[in-house]
This record gives sequence, structure tokens and C-alpha cells, in this order.
Amino acid sequence: MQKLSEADLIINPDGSIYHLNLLPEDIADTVITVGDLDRVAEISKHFDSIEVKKGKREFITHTGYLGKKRITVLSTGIGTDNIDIVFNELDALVNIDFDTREIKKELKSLNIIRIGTSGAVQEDIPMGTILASSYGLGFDALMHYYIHEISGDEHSLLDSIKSHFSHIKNIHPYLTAADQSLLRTIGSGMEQGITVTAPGFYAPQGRQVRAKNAVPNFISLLTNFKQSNNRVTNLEMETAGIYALAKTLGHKALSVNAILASRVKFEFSSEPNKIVDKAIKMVLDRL
Ligand code: R1P
Repeated sequence: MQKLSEADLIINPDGSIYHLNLLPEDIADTVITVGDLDRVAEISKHFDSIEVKKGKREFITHTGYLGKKRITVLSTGIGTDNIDIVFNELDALVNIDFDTREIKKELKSLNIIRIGTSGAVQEDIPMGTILASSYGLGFDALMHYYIHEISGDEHSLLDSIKSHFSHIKNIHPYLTAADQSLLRTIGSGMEQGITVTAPGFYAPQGRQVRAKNAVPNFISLLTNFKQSNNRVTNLEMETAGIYALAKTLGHKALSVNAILASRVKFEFSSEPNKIVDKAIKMVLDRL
């Protein structure tokens, strides 16, 4: 088998992976990802014990036990450019032999759950809702750099989406479904729908502050899309990259969104931490 070069896979002198600063034994098979560094401790404070606390840049990791279950919680920072780093490095930690630099013969599939914040684009989804993304729809460019195979169902939904958004210049969306087993278990009873992943927070999510917005009515375009039971429910900045890269690398992923804002009612929650806490407790109870 071909060895991965030192430029393709960078391993630090202490044997840890380049950005995450983790050794293969530092991560559990169940990984919770969060955007915000401070949310790592908000989750690991529920653990019965913590055995690993490491970090570098925005990538903070705690690994420990909740009862008998070993769980890693890891911050990704904001955006799918960071998801590229986190998912490739998580995969390398479990599927590449760091001594030989070869891909292992038996590949491991991680269970990866995002607990993030998000804004709703439907009137009937109030702030405080905990929503599981049935699909991640990427308006960013990450997956144009990977070969990303999708199913017939994903293709037909993506075709409808492309025609609905065709007048927005230079957008080439990509779409991936959630892992169905995680959606059925962890996402059970939660609001579900298509999550749009934006390559920015302001104009790319339809916000108008001072810079002029080139896509007027962006939010109503999202609100109005419909294909059978599928509709766009919310906007954030990581889910589509997580779903697509997880599937490409053979991992299972689910994105759970704490809805802090209603983009159609122009509201932002006065108690965002309470909503995030609710999402954390729901996920930890179901693991
Ligand atoms: C923007 O404020 C950030 O919040 C959301 C978005 O996806 C983006 O990362 O998620 P997190 O709260 O997990 O960071």
C-alpha cells in the first residue's frame, strides 16, 4: 500500500495530528462537535470522568465517560473550511496507521453528532426548538474539491433545489442526507428539515447591515422552497460539510440545531444558553 507523504498528512513530532493536536487513542467512537470552544466544557461537565483535555487554535477536545459510554467532544470553530480540517483529521486518527502512514485495512466508522446554534426560516418553528437536520444543503464550496457521490433521492431533491435557486449567481449547491439510524434515534421526536449551510453569517444568510446585499429576498426564497414533504427549516454554517464529508469518509453524522433566532419574525432569543443546554441534554440522554 502507498505511504501518505509528510506533506499530505502532517503528524507533529509528538505523534499527534497537525491541527487537532490529538493522538489516535485520544478520541472515542462517539464524537460530539460544537462550533463554540466554550461549549466543550458545557458538555463535558455532564461526564462522570474526563481523561483527555487537549487543544490547539480553536480545536478544543475533551474525552471522557458518561456512564459506560466513552465520548469525545470537540470544537470546530465556525464554517465548513474548519469542518474540512476536523473531519479529515478525525478520520486520519482512526483510519490511518501513523507509524506506517498507510490506510488501515479495516476502516472504522465514527458516530458524529453536531450540537450547534441556528436560525429558523419557517414561521411555525419558534425559537427554543431543537431541530435535527434531515439534509445538509451546502451553499459553500467545500464539496466541489471532493468526489461526492449521492443517491437517486438526493439527486432528485438537489435538482429541484437547483432550479428553485437558479437565479442566484455562482451558487452550486450540494446535498447530503443525515445518517438515517442517528436521525431515527437521536433525532426522534425533534423537528426535522433541510438545513442550509451558508459560507458566511451576514449577506450569505440574508442579513442586511451596512454592506449592500446582492441577493434580495434570500430568506423568503428559502422559506418558499418545497418538494413533497421536504422544506428548508434553518440556516447555519457547518452541517452540509459535516454530512457530505462524513458520508464520503464512511462515518455517520447527525446535526442537532438549537434554534436561537427566527429569521422570518426578526427575533433573537433572550436566553440562548438555556436553548443550547436543552439540546445538549437531549443528545446526551439519547446516546
Ligand atoms: C455563527 O454564529 C455560528 O453559530 C452556529 C453557526 O453554524 C456558526 O458556526 O453554530 P455554532 O453555535 O455551533 O458555532
